[in-house]
Amino acid sequence: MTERSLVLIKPDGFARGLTGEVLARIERKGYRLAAVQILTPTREALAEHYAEHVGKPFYEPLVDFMSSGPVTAVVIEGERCIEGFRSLAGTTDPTKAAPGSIRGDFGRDWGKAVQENIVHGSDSPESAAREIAIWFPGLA
Ligand code: RTP
Ligand code: MG
Repeated sequence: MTERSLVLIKPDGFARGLTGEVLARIERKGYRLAAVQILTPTREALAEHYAEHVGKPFYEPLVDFMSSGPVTAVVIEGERCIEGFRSLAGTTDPTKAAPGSIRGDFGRDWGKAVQENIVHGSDSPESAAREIAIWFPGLA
């Protein structure tokens, strides 16, 4: 089934100049770009986006990190692109992520309070719909 997923190129990926690399990997996989914007997230938007993590030990460092600079928010489209992008991204911990994945090729542990891992991708159709409404409220 054709799906949409919400991808974020996080502040570390943006600052390191990996935006084009990530978009190229999405396109080479065959997914379409439906919407793209660059913005510095507010803590309020992040509280909505990361609602499932509020109260966890890494939540405050996560919001500090995610609001520290520009991110690129992207809506991608394609058959099973939610699972497909999670596979392109690799597992959450960039030290463990497989080489060939975005996190495996470009991520590492920097000894910081939160895992900086280049990208976010929605983890279910319900999350994708919720997240797209947060980042692209006008998108049909
Ligand atoms: P994401 O939501 O960003 O696509 O990543 P994910 O599903 O692989 O990971 P999730 O469990 O949803 O966690 C969201 C983000 O929080 C940071 N994190 N740090 N123990 C830690 O230091 C820790 N755990 C999670 C990561 O940036 C993770 O992507
Ligand atoms: Mg997640």
